[in-house]
Amino acid sequence: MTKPLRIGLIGCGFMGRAHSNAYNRVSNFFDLEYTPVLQAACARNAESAEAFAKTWGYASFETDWRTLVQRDDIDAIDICVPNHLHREMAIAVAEAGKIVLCEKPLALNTADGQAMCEAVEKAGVPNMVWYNYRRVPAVTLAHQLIQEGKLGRVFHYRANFLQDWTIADDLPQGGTALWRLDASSAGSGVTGDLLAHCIDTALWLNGAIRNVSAMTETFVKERHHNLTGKMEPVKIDDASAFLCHFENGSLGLFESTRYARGHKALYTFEINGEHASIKWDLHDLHRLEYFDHRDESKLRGWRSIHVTDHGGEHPYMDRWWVPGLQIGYEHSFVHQVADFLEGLATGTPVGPTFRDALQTQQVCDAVLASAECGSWKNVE
Ligand code: SOE
Repeated sequence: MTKPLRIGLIGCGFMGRAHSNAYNRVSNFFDLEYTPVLQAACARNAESAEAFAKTWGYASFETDWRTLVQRDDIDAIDICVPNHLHREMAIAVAEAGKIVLCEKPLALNTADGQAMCEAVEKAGVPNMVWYNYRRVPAVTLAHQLIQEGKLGRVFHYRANFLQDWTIADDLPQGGTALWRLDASSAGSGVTGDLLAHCIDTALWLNGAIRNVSAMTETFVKERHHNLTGKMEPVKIDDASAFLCHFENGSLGLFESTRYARGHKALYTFEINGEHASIKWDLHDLHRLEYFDHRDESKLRGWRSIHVTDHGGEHPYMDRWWVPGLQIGYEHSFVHQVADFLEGLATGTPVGPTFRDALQTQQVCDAVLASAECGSWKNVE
């Protein structure tokens, strides 16, 4: 007999769908002590909340998140709403003694993130932030290879996250779909939205970042605001890039933009070590490119490892199909839920916890501060 974990989800958009899909799938593929039970979905608009609940199999719906948080038939609340709402909701969930899962980035800024960490730690409630790319099997394999010391000393870490969906200058800011362009809802632009993914992966694979030197740009300075009905200054960064020193002595180079014509969601990273290098590309997410200088010289070259469990050793893949068949973006969320439920059963925190995600927030804040003042900034 498995134990139920009764979920209440706030926010019925794109991320709400990705998480709900993961809750629905996880017990079909992973043997776990806990089974998610979709108890209630919450959105301000009753029609949307009801339709969402019906589509994804939630037993009920709410239109007021505070009511959801107070319900005694719910164990865990999943926050999938714009960033400016994370702090208040997460603190209320922690104070209600419930498990809290929160979409990335953790908060608008470090101060809010710190308050959220203190609340979950004071309440002693399990918590996690949805930086899902850690759980793409090829990325998890990269982590394993690095932990095994295959790369040796690391010299370079390079990452990009490129999109092109905000180039048109008649795209408005604010409102349901376009809150990511509105600084009061998002906190920042690509720094918190895209670069934060690259930073989370980097901290996990390569350790802490000591300092950064950054530049940001807002290419379209004014946009129609859906909430005020007027042209308003754009206060988010459209592009953000930085250099950094990692604590392990390696150098980092990061770039994210929504102005890279032709790229919809190209997340790539490359790590160069003393003995070996690793490359990964979200558009070919089941492949890990690996070069090992210790190979015999006549065979030396980049290997393209198809991470589909040929020998039973690739992370997560033994749970899915037969070797050689692939999985995709949505599975990273299923893996994250599976790990979280396993952690719950064993009483082990599962990363990224709020505290882990606070480190990403601190790097993001250092990036924005460095871009603002034009000089190097230490990560506080
Ligand atoms: C932005 O377009 C976005 O949806 C991000 O918000 C997600 O975190 C990223 O994974 C894909 O792009």
